Amino acid sequence: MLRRIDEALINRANQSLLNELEADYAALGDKLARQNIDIEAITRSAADFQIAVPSWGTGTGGTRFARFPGTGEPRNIFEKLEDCAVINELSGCTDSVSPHFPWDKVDDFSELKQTADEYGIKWVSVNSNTFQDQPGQEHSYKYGSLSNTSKEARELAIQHNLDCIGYGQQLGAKSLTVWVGDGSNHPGQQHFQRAFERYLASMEQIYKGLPDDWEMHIEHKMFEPAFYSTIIQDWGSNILAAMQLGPKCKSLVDLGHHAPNTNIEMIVSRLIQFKKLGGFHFNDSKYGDDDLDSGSLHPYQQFLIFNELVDAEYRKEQDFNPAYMLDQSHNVTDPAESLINSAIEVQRSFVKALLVNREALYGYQEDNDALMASLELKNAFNLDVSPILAMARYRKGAAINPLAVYRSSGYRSKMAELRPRDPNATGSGIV
Ligand code: LRH
Ligand code: MN
Ligand code: MN
Repeated sequence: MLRRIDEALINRANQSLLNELEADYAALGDKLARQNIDIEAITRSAADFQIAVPSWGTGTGGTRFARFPGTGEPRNIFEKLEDCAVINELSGCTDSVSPHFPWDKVDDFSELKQTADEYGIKWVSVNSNTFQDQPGQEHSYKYGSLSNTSKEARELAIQHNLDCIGYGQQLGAKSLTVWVGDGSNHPGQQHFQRAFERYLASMEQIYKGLPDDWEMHIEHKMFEPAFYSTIIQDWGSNILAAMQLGPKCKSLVDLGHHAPNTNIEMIVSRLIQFKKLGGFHFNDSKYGDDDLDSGSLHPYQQFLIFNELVDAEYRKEQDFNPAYMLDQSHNVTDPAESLINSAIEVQRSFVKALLVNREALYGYQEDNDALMASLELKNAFNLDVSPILAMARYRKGAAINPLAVYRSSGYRSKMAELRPRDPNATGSGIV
């Protein structure tokens, strides 16, 4: 297997932390045993947990005002893949990448797939981009893509999505994620129903092009770039479209795409109930689609979402297999560091949700014991499961302290030498 970070560096760093980790792990094991929880079973589940890295997250994002790129950032999809391999080697929980087209320009898909295979990285959900025009594009998306009043613009957008399926097939992916910025900026600008009808008709064409073993995931978002109305503005429009299109179409929940204070975990529960939960874009948010690091602001919300997911697994909900992906924009941090940290924070929420005593919780719910029910959740959330996460990483050959190893490897400054920046280069793809 091809590696980007010297294994000896990780091993040396791990050896220096192992005694402390073993002591913390044993103490936590004793504590959990008193609650009849087998720490080893939890650690195995933690080790199995994987979340995909977004190819576009490996570069500094930026806002519509400015972008402040760091040195040594990836300049193409192969270099993005290199950084994803680093993130996986250190975190042990990100063995896949979700690409975005045409931001990820690929001449030779088999070479890209082979390189990823060598790093032990899989390609997962392919994201299409019909929210901006590409140079020389014949029919503009200024007034929308799949719902545009212009048939030619709609056809272009449909064809791009079909092309994305083709790219994904060459990479071994099994789903297409569709987010469009279509909408309006002025009341009256758009006929709501006709626009939604055009969107659905376009999506039907894409759905017909899905291979048998593929799924299509629709991402809703309340606003931006359209500031008055957005075509798939919330999970209601999302599930309506997914139901209309068929069983291979599901809804994708991006945590940043809701109004502040929205009960996202309840949306997740509804989507699970109707077999329409396709996956997630994890990030955090205070105001709108801030794309902040996962769990950095609302770790309890993230835990409550995982509480629903683990509950569905516990109940052996049929056809339940949501795709976990990050979708973040890093403005002031090293993207690799943020992605490592975020992946671990999502894994942390999953592990804490495993600690909830489901039967006890169901009992409190039946008895309408609100306080004990809420404490059942809060007690799990309040436990520090860091030793479990660190032990899962250690046993897989990843780093007990991934950020410390990353920094001591000098990876970014090495990349700064190997990846000189073209002063005329545009952004990494984040709008
Ligand atoms: C839209 C979005 C969507 C895009 C990505 C770059 O805000 O969340 O997932 O593909 O950002
Ligand atoms: Mn997203
Ligand atoms: Mn977003």
